[in-house]
Amino acid sequence: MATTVPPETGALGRVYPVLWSWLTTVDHKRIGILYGTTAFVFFLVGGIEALLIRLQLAVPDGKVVAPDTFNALFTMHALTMIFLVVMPLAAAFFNYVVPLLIGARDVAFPRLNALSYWIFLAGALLLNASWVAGTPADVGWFAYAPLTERPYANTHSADFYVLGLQVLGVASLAAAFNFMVTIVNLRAPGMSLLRMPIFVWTTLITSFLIIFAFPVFTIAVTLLLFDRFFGTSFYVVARGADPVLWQHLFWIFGHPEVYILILPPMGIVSEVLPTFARKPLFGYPFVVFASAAIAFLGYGVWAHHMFAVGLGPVANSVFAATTMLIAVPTGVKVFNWIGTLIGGSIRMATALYFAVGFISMFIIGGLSGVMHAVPPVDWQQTDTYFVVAHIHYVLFAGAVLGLFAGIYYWFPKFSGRLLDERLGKLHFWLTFVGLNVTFFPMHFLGVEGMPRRIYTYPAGMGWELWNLVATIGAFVIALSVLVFLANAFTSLRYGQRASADPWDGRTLEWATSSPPPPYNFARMPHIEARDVLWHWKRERARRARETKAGEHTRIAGGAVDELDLATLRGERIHLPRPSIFPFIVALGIVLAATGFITSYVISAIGVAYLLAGLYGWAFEPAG
Ligand code: HEM
Ligand SMILES: [Cu+2]
Repeated sequence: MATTVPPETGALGRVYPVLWSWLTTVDHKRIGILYGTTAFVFFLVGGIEALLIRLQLAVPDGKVVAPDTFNALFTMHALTMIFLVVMPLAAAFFNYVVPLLIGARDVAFPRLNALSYWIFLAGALLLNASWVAGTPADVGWFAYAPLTERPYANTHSADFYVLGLQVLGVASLAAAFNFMVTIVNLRAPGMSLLRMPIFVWTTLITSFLIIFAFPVFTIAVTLLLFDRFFGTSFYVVARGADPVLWQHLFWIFGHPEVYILILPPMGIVSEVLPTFARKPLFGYPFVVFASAAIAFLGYGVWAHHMFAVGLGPVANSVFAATTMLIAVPTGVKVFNWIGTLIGGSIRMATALYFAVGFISMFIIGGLSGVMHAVPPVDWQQTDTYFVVAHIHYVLFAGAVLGLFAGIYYWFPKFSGRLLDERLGKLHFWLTFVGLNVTFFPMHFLGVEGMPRRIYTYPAGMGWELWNLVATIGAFVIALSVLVFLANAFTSLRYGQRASADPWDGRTLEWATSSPPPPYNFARMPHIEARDVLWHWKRERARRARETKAGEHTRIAGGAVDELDLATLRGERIHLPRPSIFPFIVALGIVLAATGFITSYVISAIGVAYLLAGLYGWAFEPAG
């Protein structure tokens, strides 16, 4: 019988018990759902910003938005899609699935986990409050100093960039430490590192990437914050600063950031392919080490974003070589995915469509990346629409398709219902056609010299056709998202109920109910193999054949119905108690940051909340 001690509910809890239960939850599954729904709302926001960009550029001399608004649109679009969509969607899967995959009851630090989510939400709202304040962040997603210095950026637009991203960075770092400790310490008995599902590996590697990349960004932004608020001159060229310093610091973070975005979807694809090919992942150890190699090499390529800055032939050649080197482990993964499909008995589920879509489109993005790695070629392509095409083949056609594969794969686990497969395939084909109609023509526009970030262009440049085509494509993508939303909402209400194991799964999450009970697993047998659920199923079939009685037999650990790990059989289970203090600490942090833009009184109130929250957190009973 599971025990949780409800926290002092107080007035709010008595009036709004449901709201209170979400504000105080420390359950990794619920935190996963919070991340997922919040990120999807921002996907819609970032998508609308992209549609406005495309409407402005659909025809020459566009008059849909003013130049300043256009700058804000592509800046906020990119920041939203990167920090408020792809990263938190991955965090949604980290939270919901990883403890289940390793056979744990929760993450190592449940309250810290809740804190990560509330700080993420606070940072996202602070960043988007810039629209409400009339000074949306408009400095481009990589915000090159000294353009972000006064007097060039004299409104609060750059301040919202600095403070919003600083707060979001805290959320990512807290979560990364949590998952690193969880994966290293809370695995089920017998689950050695090379028995871990690939998605657990990519979560671990992504956590390390975050831990070694975000602090560089935190420092870079803190220096800019000091320049803007306290008159220092870290990036003020007129006072002797190096104008390239920011670029180095930003891309030392920025390039690993793109692997923080792509490794989790790669991990999802490595989970989906074997399940629907009904064949173990081809070359499991190679996929593990290729992921680690990508992460490691990812720290040695940053200056490929600066080939046109004038670092000199030696630096350019070194970074060209290291960038090309990354293509090797990436290629290894692609061939292992294809190797998994070859000879498999393929089941054409929507999750598989998105996984194969990911592979095919990521190859296009990867190839244009290799083209950029050659400095003379990059001198032609940098800052043109060719780069915008590359960004979207890796981050939309790659990352987002991979994340959708995860949504279709694990939706039954977290909702207890199956998504409709027919609507799912319609969603896939509209996305697939839409993205190629939107982003492929951008290669041509780039080669024909169209710069990125221009808010309009005159007629007669030869860019009319492909801009119109790209805009039409963007609306096809929008239609595909509406189809997905219709599928998700109708399936949540009326969808086919899902069993514990609707896909004949290989890993532990399918050995508990859909959705899982709050305690995840009543008990955890010893893990003797990779793809342990397939192993247990084979064992059970073998014993059934041996006994010929068809009676239930025991598998290691002695449970009666060995593959049902959800049903309690008298176990007493301790669960972490809900807590309001993570929410209070997050509120304190965002108020402290907001005070920089409003009044330092707000910052003082924020610090008071922060300290009160930490005090309450430190002294609340453990449960
Ligand atoms: C939903 C479909 C999407 C559409 C239609 C779209 C469209 C665009 C367009 C037209 C631009 C170019 C702005 C310009 O320079 O003129 C742009 C910029 C950008 N987009 Fe997207 N995008 C989409 C999704 C995404 C996703 C999922 C990501 C990342 C995860 C992303 C990241 C970026 C970045 C980093 C830039 C560069 C912004 C800058 O120059 O500062 N986009 N997008
Ligand atoms: Cu890069």
